[in-house]
Amino acid sequence: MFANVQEVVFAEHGDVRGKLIALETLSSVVPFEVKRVYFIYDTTPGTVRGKHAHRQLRQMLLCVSGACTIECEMPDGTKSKHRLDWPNKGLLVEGMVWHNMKEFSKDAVLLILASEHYDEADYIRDYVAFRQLSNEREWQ
Ligand code: T46
Repeated sequence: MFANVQEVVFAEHGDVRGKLIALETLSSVVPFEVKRVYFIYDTTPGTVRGKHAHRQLRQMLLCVSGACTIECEMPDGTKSKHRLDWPNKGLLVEGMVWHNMKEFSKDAVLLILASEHYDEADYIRDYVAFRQLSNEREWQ
């Protein structure tokens, strides 16, 4: 597993009534203060979202309903693919990870916990610029 992308399994509290997952800020599974929550739903079949990296932002992604796939590319060029298909599966995505979200099921609701408020200046939306920036610096 790459240092900038980490699959996380959340503890499920289950009994005969069903299941519950609790996510606490600054915990071992959400290692940052959550300043923003947003969610993606009602996606167009076949759509690919994302196609960017963040400079600093730290995010935890999970599908609270349905499923989707997250594709990641690290600064060193290595790639990984993660299927989020149950609410207890999370993906911690740190800065400088080019990521795409795709293969959304019809009922998918992708929830994202973010470490910072929305800031367009933190986005790298040009892939060539992402590769150039990656090559300029040494990354773990
Ligand atoms: C990310 C992936 C996982 C806001 O106004 N506030 C917000 O907090 C966000 C996240 C978006 N927006 C606006 C900006 C755009 O006009 O919502 C519109 C759609 O955003 P975007 O095209 O960036 O959405 P995705 O699905 O490509 O990417 C989003 C997040 O933007 C991004 O940070 O990592 O989900």
